[in-house]
Amino acid sequence: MATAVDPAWLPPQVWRPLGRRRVAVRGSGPLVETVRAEVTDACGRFGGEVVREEPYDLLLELRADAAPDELGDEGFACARDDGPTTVTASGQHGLLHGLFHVVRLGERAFSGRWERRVHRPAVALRVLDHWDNVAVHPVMGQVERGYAGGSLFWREGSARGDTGRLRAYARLLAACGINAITVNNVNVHTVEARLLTDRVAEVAEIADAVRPYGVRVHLAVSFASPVVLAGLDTADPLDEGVRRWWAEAAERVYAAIPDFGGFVVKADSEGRPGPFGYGRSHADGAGALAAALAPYGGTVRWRAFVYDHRQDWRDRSTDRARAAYDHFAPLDGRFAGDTVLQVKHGPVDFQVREPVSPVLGALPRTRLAVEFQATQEYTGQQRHVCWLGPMWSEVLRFRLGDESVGDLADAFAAVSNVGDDPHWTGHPLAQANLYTFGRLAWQPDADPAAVLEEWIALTFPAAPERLADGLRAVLAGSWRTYEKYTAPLGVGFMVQPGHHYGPSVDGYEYSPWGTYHFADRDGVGVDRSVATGTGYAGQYPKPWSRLYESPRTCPDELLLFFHHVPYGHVLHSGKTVIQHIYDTRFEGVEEVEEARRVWAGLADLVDPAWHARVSERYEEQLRSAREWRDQLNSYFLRKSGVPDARGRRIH
Ligand code: GCW
Repeated sequence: MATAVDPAWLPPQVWRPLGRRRVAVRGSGPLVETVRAEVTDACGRFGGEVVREEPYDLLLELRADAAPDELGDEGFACARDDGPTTVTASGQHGLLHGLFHVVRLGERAFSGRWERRVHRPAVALRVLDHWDNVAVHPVMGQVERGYAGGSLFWREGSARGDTGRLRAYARLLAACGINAITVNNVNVHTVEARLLTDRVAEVAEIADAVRPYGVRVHLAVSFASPVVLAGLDTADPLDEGVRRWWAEAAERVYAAIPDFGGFVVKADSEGRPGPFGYGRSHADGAGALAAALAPYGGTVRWRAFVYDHRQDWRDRSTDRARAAYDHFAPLDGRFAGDTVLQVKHGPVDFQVREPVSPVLGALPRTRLAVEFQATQEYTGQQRHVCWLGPMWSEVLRFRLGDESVGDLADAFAAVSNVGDDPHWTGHPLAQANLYTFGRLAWQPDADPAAVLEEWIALTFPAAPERLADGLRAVLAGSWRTYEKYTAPLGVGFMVQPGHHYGPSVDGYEYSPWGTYHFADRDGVGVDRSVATGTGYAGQYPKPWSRLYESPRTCPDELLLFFHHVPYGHVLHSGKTVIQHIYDTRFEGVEEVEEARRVWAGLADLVDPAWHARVSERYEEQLRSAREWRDQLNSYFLRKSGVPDARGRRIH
């Protein structure tokens, strides 16, 4: 039996439970019209009926007086007693989210009874940042770190204007709970800078296409815009002319896009211009932009990804992991009201394993966004299956002080993994990352395993249990599998320089990027303790600062992030570091072999095009995993001279 899977997301079958019912939609407004159109379409397909009056099985109702304080603009209440299922919202966005909630519930939405329950997102901003270039970049291409084809928005310098696809994309995002997109790369090159000014009409077209699904558009802007775009002789954020220029730019943007979301800024980072160039602080820099957006309620997301990317590898006193905290913790309380400091979830750069960034606990008076990377730059580039739900959930549940990261955050952002690929994400199974980001951004303490179940059910409606079991088997543990065959014990960055795919143990060891592992004949890892290392461990509140400080208490999976230890160091697991390195690499490859076998066994249950695409990627994943295993094991055998206790073949 072949399950029809629509690569265009939310395959029609998913609407069947709702589409068989009598459904009433009450209220008015553009998003209510979207809801009505979805319901009408579903009922048209499956024999249900859109009705005005009772009796009905489902009522989707917008009522301005329906507990607006409790529900907010995006929340909704859902209840079912003896009568129909009811979804009530006081804002249009809430009704749309309520619709997708019913879709997720499927038949369960129409059986049993339950008390009124309120659902509302933990934060108001849940945004995907597209690192899409308008003009093809000579090195980075159309999409920087993009593994899903071209951009949905741009092609070779022009707007694609594919409003149908954009609308479908917005629908997909709404189904995940995502409510904003940034349509250009945070590395803002000359052409892209103009989206803010004379090319804003192209952004407005995108905004028009995604608005019916409650998605708002943001722009990445260059801090040097006043110089680059208007020929001012300075971009000094305290200069009156500069501030006026930003205010006027914002006014023009809002004239074109009344619900424009705001700016994201990468400043003084990897060669981008920023306030340091004018002797100003990042609070001053963000302040100028925040002031320009304030009259319209727009948000500045200011990235904390600031470090010295021209470090001398000989210099052991500089530690890239420390940089964001050192730069930003002293600025707490100095950011203007609507500024959100956007912090990568780990201190370095989206490695498969990093500790949680201590910046997230260091600015209690600053609004914070946590930035994840859905695009799999360092996690297999959408050629490998690597479902990141468990990693993101660990971050969100991690407690810094009294609160979890999920509680501390005011917004969630992820670098998008979507492109114009027919499957949206290149690797079809990478759709699970997109969905999981959206659901965790809505509810940071959600159980990722339950989110995975939702994704399976929405993507393969009415899948036989064998298919669901198979999908679970290949996805649930895939992050840990990836970690096993790549970088050991939190060490990170043993990748090929530049494109970051595949192993190169010393690829970054003598580079200016600040990402070293210091392996020698005796041991490996970075001493970041306060006592003898860079002091990074001291950036954490207790108990973490204490725990990370000593190799005796540091968790195994982060040991080499915090400490340089001898190969014979015994882990909490009872194994030596060198044996752990060997064992995990062999295990990782075996797990990929097993996943490939499981996938092959699902051929009769999955759409042939889907199945073939995933199978083909498994071949590459396995080839690559073996390469990781062999390079890493050979490297460490040669460095350490310690043989594998199990005598396996190492080259
Ligand atoms: O991970 C690094 C990437 C860069 C990226 C940068 C950032 C957009 O390799 O491609 O630039 O992070 O987050 O700004």
